[in-house]
Amino acid sequence: MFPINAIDVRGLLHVTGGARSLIVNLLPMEALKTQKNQEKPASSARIAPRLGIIGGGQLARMTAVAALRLGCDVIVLERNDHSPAAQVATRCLVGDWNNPEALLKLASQVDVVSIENEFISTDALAVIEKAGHRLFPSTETLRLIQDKLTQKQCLQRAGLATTRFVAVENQQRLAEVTREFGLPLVLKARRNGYDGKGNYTIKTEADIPDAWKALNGDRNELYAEAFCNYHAELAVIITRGQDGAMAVYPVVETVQRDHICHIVRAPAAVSPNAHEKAHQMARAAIEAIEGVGSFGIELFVSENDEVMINELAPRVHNSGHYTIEGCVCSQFENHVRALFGWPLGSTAMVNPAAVMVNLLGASQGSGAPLGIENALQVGGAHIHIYGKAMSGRGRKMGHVTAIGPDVARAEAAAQSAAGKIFFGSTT
Ligand code: AIR
Repeated sequence: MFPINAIDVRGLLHVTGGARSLIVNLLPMEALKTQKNQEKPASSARIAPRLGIIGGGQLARMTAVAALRLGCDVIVLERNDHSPAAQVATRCLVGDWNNPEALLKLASQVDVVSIENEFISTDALAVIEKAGHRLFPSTETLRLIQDKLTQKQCLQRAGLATTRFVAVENQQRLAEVTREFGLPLVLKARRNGYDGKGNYTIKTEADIPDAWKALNGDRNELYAEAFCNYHAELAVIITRGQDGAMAVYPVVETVQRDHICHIVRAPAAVSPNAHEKAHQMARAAIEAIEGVGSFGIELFVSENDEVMINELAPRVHNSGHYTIEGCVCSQFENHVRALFGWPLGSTAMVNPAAVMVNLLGASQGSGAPLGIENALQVGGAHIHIYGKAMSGRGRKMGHVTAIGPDVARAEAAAQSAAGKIFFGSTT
């Protein structure tokens, strides 16, 4: 026999037995129906703007948090129900992003749909637009960007300086290109590359067979790019509204390790000329692709202050995570504003400097951070943990941002906290 603990105001009898508890409804069915009917208008009376996000990683998670803060409901479509974004979203639909049926199901439940990674099939995505739902960025924009060769051609047509590039169909052609462009040469997959996946730097002609094999050149379309001897890598986040209004964030310096973004310093220590040039290029690039939402633009600056565009990401970007604490309105909030056709927010920095350090997995293991208690003792460090189930070597598991009076002090705080957190094994 379970002891009776209480009868609450809704007429529910709470009984506990050992560790378990049971809730039994004591009200007659009619009373229950009335009670439900009374409750229903209260919950359905709130008409929130509804955002659908395809993909449930950290970018969707941070976008969802910004949207929820503005009173939106967020529905995430991901292949499992425990993604980083599902943990914070209003609801999660479990399904494949490349399945038109799943995409339509999401679109039919929201006011506007966006993406958080560029690897979704545009053929599948097209069903959303065909059915009359709103999708930003559009499939047309995504088509121009997904294939990096097409993207480079588009940027070149817009008059933007890029490194030399060319499609390579076979190893013989690749050998010719190493002679035309010189070595080192970067071989890249035209599609689906990120965080160093899909890139191979050829240092000598003898590397060609390995490079071809590593990128599976017999099955994947590849292209080659001249190696850019840059002074620094830069990035700019830019948000474009549906009316063409643009919000441009400060130019930042990004430091990569093994092709993975490691540190972001805002603002970048570049000349006013390079800063202005990078802003102009970001504006021209997003206009060329008619982008709507927040985009990440990666650039190079040379020793003699020449700025070149490297590539675009049609989504919020790792180089803009610092904007959460560092700017008046973050890249995530501005993305949400653009999607709903709302006015864009200020991109001004709230402090002179901000530095972000990524928390990368050391090895395979749990996605829970080790050492967070020590990191939390570092004053001024804002710690973000993405809630991924598992860590992997080089996997983005979180990040730390610090803001301050100058880059050196912000970086010291961010590095100090980041150095105390580990994912996976510590050996
Ligand atoms: N992402 C998308 N394109 C590039 C990146 N880094 C983000 C997205 C995606 C997540 O990385 O948020 O969902 C995937 O991370 P992972 O660790 O599962 O590969």
